[in-house]
Amino acid sequence: MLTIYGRRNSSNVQLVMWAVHELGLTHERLDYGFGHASPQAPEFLAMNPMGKVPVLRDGAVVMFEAAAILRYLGAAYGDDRFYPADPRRRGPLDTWAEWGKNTFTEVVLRLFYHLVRQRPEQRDPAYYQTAIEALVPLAGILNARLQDRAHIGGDDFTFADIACGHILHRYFTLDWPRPDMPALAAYYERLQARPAYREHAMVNYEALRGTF
Ligand SMILES: N[C@@H](CCC(=O)N[C@@H](CS)C(=O)NCC(=O)O)C(=O)O
Repeated sequence: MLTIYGRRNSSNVQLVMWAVHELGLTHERLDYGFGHASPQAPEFLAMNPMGKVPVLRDGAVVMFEAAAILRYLGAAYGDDRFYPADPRRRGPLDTWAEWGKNTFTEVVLRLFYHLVRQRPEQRDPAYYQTAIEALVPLAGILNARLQDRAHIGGDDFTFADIACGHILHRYFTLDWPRPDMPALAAYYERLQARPAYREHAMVNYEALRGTF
């Protein structure tokens, strides 16, 4: 059985939990992180010296870094559609997974910190404006990618969809002047048809408001 250490309202935990649910893996999730058990406790730091969630334990395997955990789950438990063995098929998906988890998510989280984590008196309008200017072209790239595809890689739902899609709930529910991007909006609708997405990626974040 897998053990996932991390709070439900962490976007990085959501990425891992969405994958665990899609792959139908028996697991337990233990609440660690902000508002819960401390990831600075010695027993947690022994698993992740960064003191961050999520951590995965799978028997003797202990891992941190959500994207690495996603790839591990895909390689260990996914089928060839979700996580292709052939590097020629997996490579392009990995490009999008990397871009989604790092480039795109990083900028969505800038908006999240400004609009949710920070209290109004902490907010810097210039930071907010710069974040929006960075995010709009990135969303445009994702919108263009999804123009003629149901999923990031094409017809099949893959690990790249989890890396790119886990943050879309925040992208679409944060209150900001979101540009109209029909292919991206339709993709978010498609993801919401997946029970695992609704359960693990669409998690309320109000407990994090004003807590930075
Ligand atoms: N690069 C790491 C980042 C992990 C991270 O920043 N986790 C946040 C939650 S999303 C955290 O642990 N925050 C401190 C806390 O909740 O106590 C990953 O992708 O897993």
